[in-house]
Amino acid sequence: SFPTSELVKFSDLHPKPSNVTFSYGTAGFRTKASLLDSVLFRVGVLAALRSKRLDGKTIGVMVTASHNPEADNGVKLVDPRGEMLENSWETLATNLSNAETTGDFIQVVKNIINHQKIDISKTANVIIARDTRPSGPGLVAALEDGLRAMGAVARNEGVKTTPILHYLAGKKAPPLVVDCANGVGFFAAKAMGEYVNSVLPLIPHNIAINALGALNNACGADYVKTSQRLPPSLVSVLHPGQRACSFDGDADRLIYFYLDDRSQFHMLDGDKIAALVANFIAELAKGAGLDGKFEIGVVQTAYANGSSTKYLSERLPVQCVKTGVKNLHHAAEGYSIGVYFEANGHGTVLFSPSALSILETHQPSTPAQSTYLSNLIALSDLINQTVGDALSDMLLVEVILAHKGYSGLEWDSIYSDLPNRLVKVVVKDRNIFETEDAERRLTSPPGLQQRLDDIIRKYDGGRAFVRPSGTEDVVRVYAEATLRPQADGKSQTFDLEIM
Ligand code: NG1
Ligand code: ZN
Repeated sequence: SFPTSELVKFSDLHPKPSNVTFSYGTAGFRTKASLLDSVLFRVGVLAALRSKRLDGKTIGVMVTASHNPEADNGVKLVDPRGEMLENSWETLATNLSNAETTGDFIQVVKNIINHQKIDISKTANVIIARDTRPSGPGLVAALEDGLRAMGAVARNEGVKTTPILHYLAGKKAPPLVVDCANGVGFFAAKAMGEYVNSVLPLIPHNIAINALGALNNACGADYVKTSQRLPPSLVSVLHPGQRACSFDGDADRLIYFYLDDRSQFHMLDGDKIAALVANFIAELAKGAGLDGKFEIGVVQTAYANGSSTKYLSERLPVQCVKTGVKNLHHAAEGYSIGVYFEANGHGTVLFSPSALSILETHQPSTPAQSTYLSNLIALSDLINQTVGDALSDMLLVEVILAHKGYSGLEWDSIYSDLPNRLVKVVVKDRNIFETEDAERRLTSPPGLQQRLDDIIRKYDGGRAFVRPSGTEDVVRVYAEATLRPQADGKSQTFDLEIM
């Protein structure tokens, strides 16, 4: 059931010149550039077949004739770990390139599929690059026709050295453990995995969506953020250095974490995500030559770790608003690019219509600027701007880490979190608690804020506040301080005061 019609149509656009015999030698096909159009098309088809044969692993294709004269060109395939194409496939490449007619070509393709037992329904992933030869763009276009005819996912890296192409083909993101909170996020992670696994292998855990009582139980973003520890179900899964993330029960919150080489747990919450993302966007905007063209701002709530607020406000405008995504979203709309995240991992980035039109019309003045610009545009496409989305945010984080070559440790060291505690206190009537200053101070019950201030003053680097929850019948007490025992002590003291 192999759909040949696309292949026939495209193959007819790239006929083999008669009276030429091609051969896939030690460095692939190499000859006068003017003879190579059909070869490039067919190599595109072969690269897709090779990737499908290897379960969608990424195949590299380099268009170059190396040290030979400029009028020559050539093409070679690079296997998934960055090494040369396997020997037996060199013969297949030669056979394919010498099929005289489209009919002969289709027959050779079918033979390869049968003999190699290729599951044609698998996704193919191919990464391509070329050297600076003037014949390069035309030959890459023929190659892309071959990939298109096979429905392959192609990534054109433009002009690159041969070793860089080998490196890019062989490099792989380390697998990411995804705690799905035993909820619906598992469906989304599974569906997304089909597209991203070849570059970012996802390993879903806590996927018991039908087990009664399992949802968010000792797992998920809220468990990790609140208890500041690893879900017990992941203790035997994570190894030192490995990065993981947790969704919440409806997959709109995202919290990252990793174990250091002493197996110590480190959490990367919404504030760390905001810092990573805001920095990166500012860096891209600057690199694209858009410095000062628009305002990039960050929106947080009172729950943002004091260190994150300090770090961000030294670099960008930062605003604190009342708890609740609608408040953050609204404030973020006030910037050209507004980054908003609650500490609990709910957030996204908004690009204003005018920012988007600046991105569309901006004329970069150097190739480097143009790369920064296209990366920034690609980010605006990647981000789910309607609402915080754990899966889109996860891809955003992974893209930035890959781009910067950061591990969890390097991301974590942007700033150090102040030790903090968040506790719930059950009170007779939470409605008597009223706040001001983006919920950072109490106006009622009378006198309580004054007593809190007196306590806070005793603690080094102390900050604390009390507010009624909008979602549960409790009052929340948040406290942070320079040292862990102080943060704990302070929240306990408050807890007693309120009751
Ligand atoms: P309340 O219950 O008002 O604190 C909680 C979260 C909010 C937000 C809402 C909606 C904390 C401290 N509070 O609000 O950030 O996510 O739920 O889900 O995380
Ligand atoms: Zn949620």
